[in-house]
Amino acid sequence: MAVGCVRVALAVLLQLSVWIPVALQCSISESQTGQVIRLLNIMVQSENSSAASGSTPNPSILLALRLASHHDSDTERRMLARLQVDAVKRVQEGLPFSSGTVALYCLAMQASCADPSLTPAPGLKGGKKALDLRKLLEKKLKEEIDNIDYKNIPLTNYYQVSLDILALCMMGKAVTSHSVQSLIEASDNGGFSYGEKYSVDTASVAVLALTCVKRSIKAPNRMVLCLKILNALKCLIKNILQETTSDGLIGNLYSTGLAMQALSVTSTNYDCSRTIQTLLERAGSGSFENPMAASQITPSLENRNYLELNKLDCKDFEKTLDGSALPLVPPTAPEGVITVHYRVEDGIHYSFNDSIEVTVPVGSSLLQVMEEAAKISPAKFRFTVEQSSWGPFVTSIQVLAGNTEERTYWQFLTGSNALDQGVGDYKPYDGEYIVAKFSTY
Ligand code: B12
Repeated sequence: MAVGCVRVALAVLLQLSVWIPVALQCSISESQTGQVIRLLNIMVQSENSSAASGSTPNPSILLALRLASHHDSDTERRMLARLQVDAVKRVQEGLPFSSGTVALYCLAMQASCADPSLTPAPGLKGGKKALDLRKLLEKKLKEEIDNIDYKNIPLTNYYQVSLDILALCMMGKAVTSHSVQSLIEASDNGGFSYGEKYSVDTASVAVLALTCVKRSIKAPNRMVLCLKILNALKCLIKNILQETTSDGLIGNLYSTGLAMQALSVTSTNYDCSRTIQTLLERAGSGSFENPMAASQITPSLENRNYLELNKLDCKDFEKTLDGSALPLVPPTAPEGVITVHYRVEDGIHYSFNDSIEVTVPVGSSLLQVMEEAAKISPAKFRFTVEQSSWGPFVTSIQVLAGNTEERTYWQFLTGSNALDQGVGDYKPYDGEYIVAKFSTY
């Protein structure tokens, strides 16, 4: 007879007298929906310009649009088609397709009522008509786990391993106990930290993944795994809650959305009114204009989470998003100039440490400061970037490049505090000291 994990869970919870489930009421009020619609508009507009310029679609945006209560069905349908074409292209042409990206594609397709294992692929080798993305994801996850087994770190990171397990579980695929245990071990042994910083983002996606697996366990022979999951969830939630700040954020501004999803699926007793208030204030002052940031916050503002994506109504496209009613405020032309102190420093081998003062127009991004520095003194300040879903990621300064295997990267700080935005979004203030430090994580 099949025994539900939940029943065992209840017994364990009673025995350990751990947290008591309390429904989490965390959504915005009716009068605040305008703010969410504005963020949805930012995503729709970024999708429109990405489609027009032929750049790669962003699955995280489609996921957020599908989970929202207002829809732009044309955009959603077009995004799904673009994701399907792009997945086939990446496979056919052997282009980069990290495990977490495949997972996000699968989640976005699932949320759009399309089966990832039957992705239309007209020109596929061997006369096949469909690409099986689920199978590909299983293979990608196996590669991650093999790497953990041999080298003690995943090929990418534990955020992506969590996404992989979450996506496979949401597709109804039984994830191997070994994969789940690898994730649990990492969560116990500091695998979710970058440098000294605990990654609330990673812990939150791990909570979603483990909760999905826990809910799917039916067979009695997986009870040991079930208990391990329950224990891991308890620790993860405790760690996440420890990162709460006085203004209600969890981790930082950009991990709070995922953390709220994690807290909501585990029914943790957490009052989120302060959190919502801060998020809305910061959204109002322009902190979520990056479409990727918008995509990770909107589900939580409406109290939705990634575990609900299989329940979405495929025909429910009537409530159309009225973009024209909410015009984006045109940016006011900045006036004047600011001076920024910029230093680049090899914090690992101490091979260089160079500083400069740069004058740029008010409202310039850190990227513009770096470009100006590189113009003045290319030998010391030249740099390269790679485009990612969050914008430009700095890969090298001078000739020193970050490396995934060595776990090195260029970290950006204001004074001694790490920036919570990338160089494309962060706007330095007059007189600010910005440091780019070559570091390990
Ligand atoms: C892992 C990770 C890293 C790793 C990436 C390398 C690795 N081994 O994977 C490291 C430690 C290097 C890193 C660095 C930084 N990160 Co980071 N990172 C993440 C994390 C936890 C997961 C990313 C991921 O794998 N996504 C899944 C895959 C499928 O998507 P992807 O787009 O292909 O992922 C790639 C990019 O996201 C890129 N990347 C990672 N971080 C950042 C940050 C920026 C600004 C950009 C443009 C790209 C980028 O690396 C990923 C792997 O290749 C996210 C959390 C989140 N909520 O997304 C934060 C996150 C994206 N990072 C963030 C930040 C702020 C940074 C830094 C700017 C921190 C700093 N002060 O220096 C630097 C980037 C500096 C630079 N050189 O340009 C913020 C971005 C917020 C924002 N509004 O922009 C996030 C959301 C964390 C947070 N809550 O603050 N990061």
